[in-house]
Amino acid sequence: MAKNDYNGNSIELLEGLEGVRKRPGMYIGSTNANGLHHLVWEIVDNALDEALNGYGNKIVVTIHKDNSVTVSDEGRGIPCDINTKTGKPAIELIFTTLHSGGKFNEEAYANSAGLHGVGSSVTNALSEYTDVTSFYKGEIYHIRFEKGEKISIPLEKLGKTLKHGTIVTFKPDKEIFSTTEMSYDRISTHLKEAAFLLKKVKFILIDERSGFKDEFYYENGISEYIEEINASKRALGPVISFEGMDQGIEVSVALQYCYDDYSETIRSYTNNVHTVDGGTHEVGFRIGLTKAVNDYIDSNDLGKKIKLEGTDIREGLTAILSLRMSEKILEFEGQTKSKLGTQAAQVVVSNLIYSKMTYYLNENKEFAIRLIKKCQDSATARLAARKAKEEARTKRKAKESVILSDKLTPAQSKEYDKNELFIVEGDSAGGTAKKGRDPKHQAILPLRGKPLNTDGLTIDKILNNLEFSTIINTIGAGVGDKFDIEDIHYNKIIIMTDADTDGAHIQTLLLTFFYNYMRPLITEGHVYVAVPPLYRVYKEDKFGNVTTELYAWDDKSLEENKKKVGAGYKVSRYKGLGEMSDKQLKNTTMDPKNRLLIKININDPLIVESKVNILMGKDADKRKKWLEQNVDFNEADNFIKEVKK
Ligand code: 2B7
Repeated sequence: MAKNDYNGNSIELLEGLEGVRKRPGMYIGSTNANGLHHLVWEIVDNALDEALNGYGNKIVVTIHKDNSVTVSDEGRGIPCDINTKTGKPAIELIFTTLHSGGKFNEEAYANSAGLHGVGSSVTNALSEYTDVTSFYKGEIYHIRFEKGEKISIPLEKLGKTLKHGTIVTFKPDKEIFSTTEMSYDRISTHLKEAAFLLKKVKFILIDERSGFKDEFYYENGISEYIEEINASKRALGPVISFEGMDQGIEVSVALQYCYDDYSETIRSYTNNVHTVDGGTHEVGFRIGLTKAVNDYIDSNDLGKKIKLEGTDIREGLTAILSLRMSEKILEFEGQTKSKLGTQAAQVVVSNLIYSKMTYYLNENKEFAIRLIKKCQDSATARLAARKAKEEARTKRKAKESVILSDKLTPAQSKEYDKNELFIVEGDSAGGTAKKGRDPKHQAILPLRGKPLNTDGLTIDKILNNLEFSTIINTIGAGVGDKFDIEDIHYNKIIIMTDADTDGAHIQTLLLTFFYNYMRPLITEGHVYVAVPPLYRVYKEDKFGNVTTELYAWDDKSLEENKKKVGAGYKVSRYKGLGEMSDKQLKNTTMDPKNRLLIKININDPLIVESKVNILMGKDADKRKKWLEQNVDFNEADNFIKEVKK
């Protein structure tokens, strides 16, 4: 069907919206502020698609005083013709059915949800009301929905017009969301990013609550994005940009080299979705760039003895890739679906970069010489750093075998990526943990008393402290600027203390140490806090033998477990690790199948401290509340649960 043959009949009907209201998380990820803003993105995406197809170059978003939001575009207007299969207007189907999309859309680019047209109905389903005005084929149409499927004002014609476009107003349903407060910053960041990716379209944001207003318009799209990122750096050359189209994949790339920054920044997008985890397009980009530079060096005899690696060629590089492709070949991978999987994208991008970059280097000799000199400098620095690191490592290895502490009960396995180190408060709990551990992969290091407060101490003071030198040697990867995450002997470092203020204090001291002297341990997610259960629910037979037992971390599961154990249940409340037998400690707190671990993945130790205090502090009610609110773990907050019991 040709595009302009489009009419109300090309809408396919599928399921209704009750599902969206029942399980909003499935459609918008969560019902917190994140999910709330998804409602805006869904509507904006449709306006954006219309502009992308070449219809309309202005999109306005208005946040009203009551946190309802209006989005308007200057596209063709949402079709209002009657769909003969259902007898209903297309506009109604678009807002009330999932997966409704014009048939022509199969060929069109998919939007961020990966599916055309789902967005409007999801936003509608989760809003108190949605009010839509469509300026379509010379008529003004209006329709209004309440909480999804209920049509409070059926489609009506309000008169003739010369305008074309769509205006959608919706008010997020407070029964669904934990907050309905729209964030100006979030929306403006999103629109600014959209404006970079969709050049020559003007985005306007108006906040009627504060009077704030912003306009985003970029004549040169992602090239201007690069200019903004690199504004304060010393550039090696200009922003270089390429565009190309192959195998149905449209590619835009902009890049620039700078001197002062030794890192590489590559941001990639596919159909306006930021592919945070990269994917085939980024791989193709790297391959193409490396080959272009190396081939240029070879064919111009500029090579030195050192062979350049990809990283040498990307030092100081800022690049943005933006791809568009049809839904048919679009594949997102990974847990968060933020990695491009489409195989064809790899060769399309690598061929494009290779040919355009080769051409550019040949046309711009001075730039090419500067770039190659920089790459060769990076390679020299890389080799020198590697040598220094090797030397430090050899020295450390020699030392470390001598002073492994006798307090440590090591794991039998040398599979470091499977091993776990439990740092346990006190010798007595240490002894219990030693009996309850999995000897193959779990090591136990008991701590005597409170560790030293390392905040503000110099490395030599810390090395002289027995407790910390033991921890450093046990982890086996050095400390301070000599710390090398690749050498760690444990994949998980688990702090296990009593659930009281002393325990919390010990955790804070250890976390402060890790944060200050082994930071990658925390930033790369190797540090955990074990959370022992609050309750044990059990039943005894007439001889006093325990016949059933279950553990609970919160009141809800306590009630559930009481029911499961059945009549005659007893409940005991744990106060410390010392109250547990080795079997109980294993079953509740150490065994990966049952335990509750909280991953410390935050950058700010102050946040760690406040959360840990809540979690482990003496205020049991706070702890329960915190656990209930934060550790229900469908979403990762600052802490995540490792395994749900
Ligand atoms: C939702 C999907 C299926 N749609 C169209 C046409 C134009 C159009 C839209 C839109 C949000 C806020 C202002 C196509 C596409 C539905 O089919 S959605 N414009 N704008 C929008 O939602 N903005 C369309 C072909 C011919 N005529 C109109």
